[in-house]
Amino acid sequence: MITELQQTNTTCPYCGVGCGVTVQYQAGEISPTANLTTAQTGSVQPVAGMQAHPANFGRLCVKGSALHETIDHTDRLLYPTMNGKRTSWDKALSLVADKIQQVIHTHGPDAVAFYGSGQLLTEDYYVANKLMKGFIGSANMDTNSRLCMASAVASYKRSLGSDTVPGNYEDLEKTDLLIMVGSNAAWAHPILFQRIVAAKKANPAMKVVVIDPRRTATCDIADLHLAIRPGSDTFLFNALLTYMDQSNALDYSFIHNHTDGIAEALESASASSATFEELAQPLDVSSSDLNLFFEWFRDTPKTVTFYSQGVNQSSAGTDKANAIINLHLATGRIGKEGASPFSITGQPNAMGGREVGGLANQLAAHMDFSAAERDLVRRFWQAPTIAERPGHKAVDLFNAVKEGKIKFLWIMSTNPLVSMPDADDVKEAMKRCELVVVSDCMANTDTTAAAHVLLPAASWGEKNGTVTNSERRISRQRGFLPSPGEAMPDWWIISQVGRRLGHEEAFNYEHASDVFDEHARLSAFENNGKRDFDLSGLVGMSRSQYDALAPIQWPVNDQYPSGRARFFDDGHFYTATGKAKFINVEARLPEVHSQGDLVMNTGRIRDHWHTMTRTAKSARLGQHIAEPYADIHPDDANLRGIKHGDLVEIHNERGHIIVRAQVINDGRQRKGELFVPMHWTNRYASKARMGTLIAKTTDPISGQPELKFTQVNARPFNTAWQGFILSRKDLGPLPADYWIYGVTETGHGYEIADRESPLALIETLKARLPEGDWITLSDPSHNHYRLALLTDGRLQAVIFIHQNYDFGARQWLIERFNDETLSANDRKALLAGRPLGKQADKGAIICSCFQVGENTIKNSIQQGCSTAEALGEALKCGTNCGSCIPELKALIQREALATNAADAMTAE
Ligand SMILES: Nc1nc2c(c(=O)[nH]1)N[C@H]1C(S)=C(S)[C@@H](COP(=O)(O)OP(=O)(O)OC[C@H]3O[C@@H](n4cnc5c(=O)[nH]c(N)nc54)[C@H](O)[C@@H]3O)O[C@H]1N2
Ligand SMILES: Nc1nc2c(c(=O)[nH]1)N[C@H]1C(S)=C(S)[C@@H](COP(=O)(O)OP(=O)(O)OC[C@H]3O[C@@H](n4cnc5c(=O)[nH]c(N)nc54)[C@H](O)[C@@H]3O)O[C@H]1N2
Ligand code: SF4
Ligand SMILES: [Mo]
Repeated sequence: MITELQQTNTTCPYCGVGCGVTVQYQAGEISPTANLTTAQTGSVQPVAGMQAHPANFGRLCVKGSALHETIDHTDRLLYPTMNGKRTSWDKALSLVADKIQQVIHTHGPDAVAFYGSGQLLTEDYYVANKLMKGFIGSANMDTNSRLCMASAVASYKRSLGSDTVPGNYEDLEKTDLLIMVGSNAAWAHPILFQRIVAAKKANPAMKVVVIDPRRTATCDIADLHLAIRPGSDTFLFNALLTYMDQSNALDYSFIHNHTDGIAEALESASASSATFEELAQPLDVSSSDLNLFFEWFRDTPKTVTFYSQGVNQSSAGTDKANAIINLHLATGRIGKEGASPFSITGQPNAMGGREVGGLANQLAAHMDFSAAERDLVRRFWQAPTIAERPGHKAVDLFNAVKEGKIKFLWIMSTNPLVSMPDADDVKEAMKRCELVVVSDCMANTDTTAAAHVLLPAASWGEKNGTVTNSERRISRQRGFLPSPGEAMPDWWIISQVGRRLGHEEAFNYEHASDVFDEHARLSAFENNGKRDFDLSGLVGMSRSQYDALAPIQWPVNDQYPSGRARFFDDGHFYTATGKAKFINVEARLPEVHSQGDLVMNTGRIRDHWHTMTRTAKSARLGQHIAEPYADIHPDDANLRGIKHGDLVEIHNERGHIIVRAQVINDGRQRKGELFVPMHWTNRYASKARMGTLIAKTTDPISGQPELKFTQVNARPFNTAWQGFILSRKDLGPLPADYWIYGVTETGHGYEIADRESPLALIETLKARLPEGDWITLSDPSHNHYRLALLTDGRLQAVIFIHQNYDFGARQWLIERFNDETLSANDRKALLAGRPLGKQADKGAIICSCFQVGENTIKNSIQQGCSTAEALGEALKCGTNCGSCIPELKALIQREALATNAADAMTAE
């Protein structure tokens, strides 16, 4: 039966841009017990960008546009489990509550800890924070935002008196000088990046400066790229402050009226400043580039500094951010149209987490631990036992677990065994803990594997609540699917434990809107303009008003009933004096905490989200970059005998990983440094958890770990053979030194390699695969094996193994799994990997939206398409989300270079 299409507007669950998403689906088609496979989610149509959402105005990036491909139920955690066995909600919740009670009774409240996530909805986060800090009575609730935003929060608070993002997205478009520091927004905040691209096109006078040791896709729009030495940012910003002072280019009236401490800040800045020539040393960039940048900054009042993890994830992250804020205060460039320091958030609800007080050094609703604030929150919550002091920050929290000080740990919506520094030590800590509870929507994460109790959480599309994006805009996430199995929303799970601990009244919520209302009331409670975070205008909404809530920027109160676009435009700050504070920052390079002669930088790729639990479900997203890798400079590679495409072992005293070497010949990667993506886990790779190599060095103020600066060594990882497997069936982890797993459009795929003969592996695979007819071609002397398995003429698996890594694209083979019966010709061609008499296929997918491959694009370039626009017209690539445009341009450039080189050779 065909039913009418229904439509829901919701918010993307990935990055902090917070795009609105419109979902269409056939109502009534999906029952909670349905075991949805990707094919069955057909009743949910491809999602679209929400036209009216002020973050994206109808656009979505690749990850957002693939959302409907990630909602199937494969790998979902469906039922509560205890020690691997299914149990009832009632038993699981009682066990959790009883253990918390017993631990409090025996060891005190500080032996209990929660570790949450910027991917919880505000309502989930609020309830978790309230339970911990008001009812368990400890502040040992920290979150993965410690790895992400802690330095940004600390620096805003130090200087502005509150954790307040001054500006908004429009400022990125209205500015004349956009400085992007430690941000690869082209991949990490693609829709904002597209907005910037469009603004720059409309205003060719607008300049973009990118400050990043790597030349990333973001540099595609840079008028100037400063490839600074890792960790040297503060030298740059201190020197710029000194330069502005010496050029008499500071805003003296703003400084006088609205700030304190300029003299000391100038003095400490000048201590690390120097002439351009001298500065070029610590920064490792040319003095002429520095000069140009400083002149642009001096001459452009409308400046936005947009910064992300290259700033925050550093042992000097708070200082780096304060050096940036100092500059904006000294020039009065804050809270004005097109002029602000702007820390961009990463997770969809990092901001919501900050609002509820989800970090261990916050209490609630932008209040901390002063006696007055504790009293206020205690009265509001009618809390029996309010936390007295800040709790452990993430790294210390897991240390305390390891030392046996924390006996009960509840991890919600985060995967610390992959994302924390020294990740194997976190594993060890969890092993020693008396009870570890994990709430996740997925069953097979590295962290769920190490827990005693698993609680199934409802996921995006199933849950209801709010998130706040990077510009303080609150948007609704609305459910449109029933949850599978017995999965429940996080706020419900936590409230049930609260009730079982004897706090029925305080956790008596029936709907996410009840929680939101309380959160809004707390923000307004005895506020009277004292605190920036104020949702008094949203108090008392009915459930239907909550359901209909349109995106709005906080605060929402009498003064700003429709939200406030910018803070500090009135020169008022939330410090005791009402003035902003300059912070004395001393520039220093990161210290060495590991053994190795290369520096490993880590971060994101375009199409995966963190530990891949959801993005890895989409074959389309897996195609852009299929394997974990290390970008390496050619000199570093040569020195170590590493060739492009080799497997390499990256190691230090903490551990080792095996990834594919990408020798970067075009200057994008600095010498002496590597870049490794953060995403691959034990579910998707044999050995790629790069967090196992990273030391637990943290910023002394924010506690944020230094995740982008680790000494490592690299050497070739020589194997006897390499190969790939395609299979209709998921074959699980493989007994091979190297394997990478991913889904394909028609099943499952593996890259594999090993130091031993492949025969044992082939036998294992045969045992895991169904019975059928094997077609085989082999040359054991070269470890060369090609096998295909058919049942009733239908392809079940192919295994290609060779001592040299020389396999072409697999697209043709992947598509053969669609054939009900293979044609005689295709059957013959199987072990060649391509149709008889034809050349390779479309190649690695560059444009995920329209599935356009590298070979197709190269063909069109050779036929005369010389701009990204022309390619778009010919092939549609780059015309939807635009995320691949930097790569299209790079391909055009590379093809031009190749043609020039060929011409030169002919001329000779
Ligand atoms: N596709 C995708 N998008 C995402 C995410 C994802 O997983 N995938 N995650 C989201 C989250 S939670 C976050 S926090 C954001 C992060 O977004 P970004 O911060 O933009 O991403 P990263 O790749 O972590 O790091 C940014 C850059 O910092 C540079 N860097 C390293 N060291 C230094 C330094 O010392 N100084 C300077 N100036 N730069 C340095 C790195 O070379 C890197 O290019 O992305 C969000 N968006
Ligand atoms: N080396 C290095 N390490 C890093 C970084 C880096 O750049 N380099 N970046 C850091 C940063 S900025 C971040 S934000 C972290 C991210 O790291 P993590 O937070 O560890 O990574 P995620 O994969 O986002 O984990 C989210 C988990 O929550 C589950 N989940 C999804 N939705 C829900 C839900 O509604 N409820 C529940 N209960 N669970 C849900 C997912 O299945 C997944 O297991 O990594 C940090 N670690
Ligand atoms: S930019 Fe992409 S990942 Fe980020 S919110 Fe928008 S659609 Fe989602
Ligand atoms: Mo993040």
